Amino acid sequence: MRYLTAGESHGKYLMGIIDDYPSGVNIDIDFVNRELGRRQVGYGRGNRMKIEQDKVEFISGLSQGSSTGNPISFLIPNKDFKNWNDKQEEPLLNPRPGHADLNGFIKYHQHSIRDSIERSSARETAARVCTGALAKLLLAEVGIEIFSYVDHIGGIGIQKPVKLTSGLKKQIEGSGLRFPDPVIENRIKQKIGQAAQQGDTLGGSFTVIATGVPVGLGSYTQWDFRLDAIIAKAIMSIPAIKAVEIGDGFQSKNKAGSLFHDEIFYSKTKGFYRKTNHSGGIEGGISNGQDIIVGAVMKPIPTTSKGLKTVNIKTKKAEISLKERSDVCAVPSASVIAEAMVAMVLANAVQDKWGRDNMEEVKLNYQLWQDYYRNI
Ligand code: EPS
Repeated sequence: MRYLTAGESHGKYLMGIIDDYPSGVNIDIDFVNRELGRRQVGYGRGNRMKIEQDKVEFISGLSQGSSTGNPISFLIPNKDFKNWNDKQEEPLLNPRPGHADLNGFIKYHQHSIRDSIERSSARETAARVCTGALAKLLLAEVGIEIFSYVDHIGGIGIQKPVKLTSGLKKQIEGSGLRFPDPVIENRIKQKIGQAAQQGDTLGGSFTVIATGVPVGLGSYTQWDFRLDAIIAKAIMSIPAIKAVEIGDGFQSKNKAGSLFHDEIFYSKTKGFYRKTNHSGGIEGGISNGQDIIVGAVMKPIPTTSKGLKTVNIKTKKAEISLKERSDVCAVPSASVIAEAMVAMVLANAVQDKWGRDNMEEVKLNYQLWQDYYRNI
């Protein structure tokens, strides 16, 4: 599958086109809307989320609740559009450090940074979460599931990795910050409250886990077939992400090879297996059958209500950067968006391996692969 999104933060709609999605996948629209809702919540989100209740409207590619193999297109209305429809404003010329404003203004010969703001806004990620929801539905058919949790915000956090039981997953899903430890979560909430009072913002980090991933997705044969490389690119494309790691990632620099690598064992019941997962489920650019574990760091959002030092693009005089309504912290939302990005990469890898056209065909090929694997 491949996809494109279009739309501005305060335009009439966000939209997406998903091409090369197999026929025969049952598309549960309530599930897609729930995924959109998961992206919207989180302690520290701004007032825009009180206006929007993202809901998808599919335009093409579905029939009687199933994908047809035709390109799927969809709209997500921006409720805030009506408040901006005939908004008149003077050109905005005080770019926010850390955002696309100055670079976009220069690159596209703009008259106001508004044009960059509108498209570089993280609002666009609603369309990605919609596409990611369809990727998750495809993956569910071959037993792959994706989940995420937040592990640090504003310098406060927990030791990774966390062992995810179904009870803990439920707790994370219901928690304001997608955080596994309620006591530490309360400390973080206080910190977010302080940042809000000071007109500041906070970043953090999160972890995405894909379970049920079989051996054999991705390849080492070309640089751009490597599954870890494709995942890193996808995660880096989320606004405000500054670092990505697979498995122990940044910690691996501190370990000797004998302690880092996941040694290989074999038993008749389990087949090949490992007792550790430092490599995060990918070796040599190929999934190894363990959970895929992806970590990422989100910088603090650049739109701060106290503003930062900047320069007026026309007068060249010192000014304070644009102060707009924004989130104080959006790390929980970023972790939901990252689930969608990982889902899209894995769905595509599944199609590469077992077929692109029809879900039953994909499942049959997947079954053949499982039989082959079991009998090595
Ligand atoms: C967002 C909508 C935006 C921002 C935020 C993400 O709405 P508005 O600009 O109307 O407040 O709240 O955008 C950013 C964090 C950003 O850096 O642009 C959303 O739907 O997620």
